[in-house]
Amino acid sequence: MAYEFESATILLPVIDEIQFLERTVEMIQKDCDADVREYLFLVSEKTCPESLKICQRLHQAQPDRFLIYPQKLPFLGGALREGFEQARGSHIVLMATDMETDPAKVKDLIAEAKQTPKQIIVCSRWIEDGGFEGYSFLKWLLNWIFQKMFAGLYGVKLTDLTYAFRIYPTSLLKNIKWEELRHPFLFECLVKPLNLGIPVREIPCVWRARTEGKSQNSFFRNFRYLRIGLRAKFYPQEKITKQERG
Ligand SMILES: Nc1nc2c(ncn2[C@@H]2O[C@H](COP(=O)(O)OP(=O)(O)O)[C@@H](O)[C@H]2O)c(=O)[nH]1
Ligand SMILES: [Mg+2]
Repeated sequence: MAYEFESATILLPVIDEIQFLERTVEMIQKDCDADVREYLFLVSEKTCPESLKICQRLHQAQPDRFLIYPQKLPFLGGALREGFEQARGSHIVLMATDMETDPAKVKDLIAEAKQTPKQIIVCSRWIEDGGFEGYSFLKWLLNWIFQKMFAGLYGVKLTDLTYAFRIYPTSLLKNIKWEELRHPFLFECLVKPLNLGIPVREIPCVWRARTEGKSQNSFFRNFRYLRIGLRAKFYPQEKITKQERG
């Protein structure tokens, strides 16, 4: 397990973000570039040419800091799982490039990870100074019910288990056996650590609906989150971690 904070690998999955991708990188660079080991662009055949051009330009300027990884496993979960394997920083920042994960908060996540490097720090939209802008009332309500249900099931005081804006010790993510490939992976990668008893802390963040590109998720796929959330609660630890026992 991690030790101390040395540097962060920022995972940046990209499909159709152009200006928002550039703004995301610029904001992180301005705030905390010295703490970043590498920016890892996760791209697929669905990534649009303009987005790819930005990744390539950054990579050409600084090949060891901006890396492009063409995913082999499908979908967002597949991209992130491969990103974990590539990461060389002591910690991994999980976020999007569509500005729904406010890049201004990356420095705060890193500052928290320096304080408690063995913990997972997550952003919450449900605590004071957090919030939602441009979220439909129905989704907001379902989200609230979902959070309450799963915080109860896992016996934690957390308020946001599904906002995939977090910092993790890299070794933890590399040591877990993952199963989901699509968006429910974002939930899996919190509930499995919770099953293992890893401490999780929250900081506030406001979610703002993107105004560039479009979501790759569908409303009905949200119901698949239930399945992994319920399953992972009852897994024995050896079904979750890669290390063989004794
Ligand atoms: N590499 C890669 N990135 C993806 C994929 N699906 C989504 N993303 C990116 O992951 C981030 C979050 O995805 P998004 O579709 O906005 O999810 P939502 O905010 O939960 O609706 C965005 O920056 C997307 O461009 C995928 O299959 N592969
Ligand atoms: Mg999004």
